[in-house]
Amino acid sequence: MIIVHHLNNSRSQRVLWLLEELAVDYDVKRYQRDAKTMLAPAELRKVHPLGKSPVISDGDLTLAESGAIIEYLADRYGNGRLAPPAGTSGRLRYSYWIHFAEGTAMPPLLLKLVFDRIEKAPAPFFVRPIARAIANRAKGTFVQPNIDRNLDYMEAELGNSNWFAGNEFSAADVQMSFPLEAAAARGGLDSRRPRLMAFLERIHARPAYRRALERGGNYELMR
Ligand SMILES: N[C@@H](CCC(=O)N[C@@H](CS)C(=O)NCC(=O)O)C(=O)O
Repeated sequence: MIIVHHLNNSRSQRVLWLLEELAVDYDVKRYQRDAKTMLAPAELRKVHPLGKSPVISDGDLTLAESGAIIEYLADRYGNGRLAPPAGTSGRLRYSYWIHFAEGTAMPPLLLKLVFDRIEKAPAPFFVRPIARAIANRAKGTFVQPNIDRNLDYMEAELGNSNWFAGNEFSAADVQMSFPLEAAAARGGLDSRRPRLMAFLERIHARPAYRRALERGGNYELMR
């Protein structure tokens, strides 16, 4: 039986969603973020040394890193569904978006979260304006321009096909859901990018997505 080590409000939500799309049986072991630091509990380090989520176990296998998990599950349990055949150009495109989600789309969104927190964090009065000025400058010169460029690129790509890896829904769309949801929560994604908004609407309407929300519990991305 597959076990998903699931942290609330996190990337592991999309692993639950993929398993629901594939109609594979699984168990969810839930972990709660620390309310103050938002970090995962130390208990998760017993499953994988980095203590991050998602991690899955499947028999003797323990696998971390959402992209690797998504690829593994689609290949192992998909029976040809949700992933283009190996060696095709569609497969390369699929692989590109799976890597893009964590390798390119997420880093500036994570920086945005960090700098927003620095701006709001309590600090001695003489440090506060300096911390704010640095955070503001980093966001304005580097973070937001990179988020915007990524969003423009993704918006344009969805003008070429219905889904990221082509006209068929695939596990790459599951992997891409998290950066787009994070961008809607804190990166400025809104109706100015109608294809990306329509993508979010379409995935949120999928029955498997909704079932996964029930299995995972609360899913509210950090702002
Ligand atoms: N690139 C990794 C990132 C894993 C990651 O940072 N997960 C976050 C949840 S969204 C986490 O576990 N955060 C809690 C912590 O760092 O303690 C992946 O895609 O799996």
